[in-house]
Amino acid sequence: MNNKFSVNDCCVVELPIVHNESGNISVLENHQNIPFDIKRIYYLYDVPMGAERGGHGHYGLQQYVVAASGSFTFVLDDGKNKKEVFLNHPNKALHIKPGIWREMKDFSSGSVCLVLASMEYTESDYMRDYQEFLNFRNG
Ligand code: T46
Repeated sequence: MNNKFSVNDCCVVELPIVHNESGNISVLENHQNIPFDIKRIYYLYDVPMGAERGGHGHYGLQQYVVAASGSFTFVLDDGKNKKEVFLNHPNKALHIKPGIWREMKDFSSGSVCLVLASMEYTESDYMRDYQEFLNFRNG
């Protein structure tokens, strides 16, 4: 038994929509509706048809992931259980906790994957080898 997060701790959060006749706005704001300080924002786009990304875990990073446009699927893995999450609307954010392996697939044409991250880019925070990930999970 350890106190690491499981795939069941990674939930889809519904963001409020501010709507008027000109369209919608959804907001993620530090200290309001996101449970960590946003240190970095990045987005994946122009992902070729059939491409898969991810294939790594992070020791400390947590993220909110939003399908800003289009759709894609995250496969989350805690070393024991896997969970697939399909994101297809900008008012839904997937909260990925630390220590979770992820793969991304089925990007629709023109999709944009927006990521709000709790840490600056740090290569040493990555586990890019699955056995290293399992050692971390079981350690
Ligand atoms: C995740 C998904 C959604 C940087 O130089 N700075 C950055 O902030 C990032 C995120 C990446 N890079 C470089 C490092 C690699 O040479 O871009 C290259 C690809 O990065 P990465 O392997 O992280 O890319 P993805 O798309 O597989 O994964 C990224 C996140 O890292 C990951 O945690 O959940 O986006």
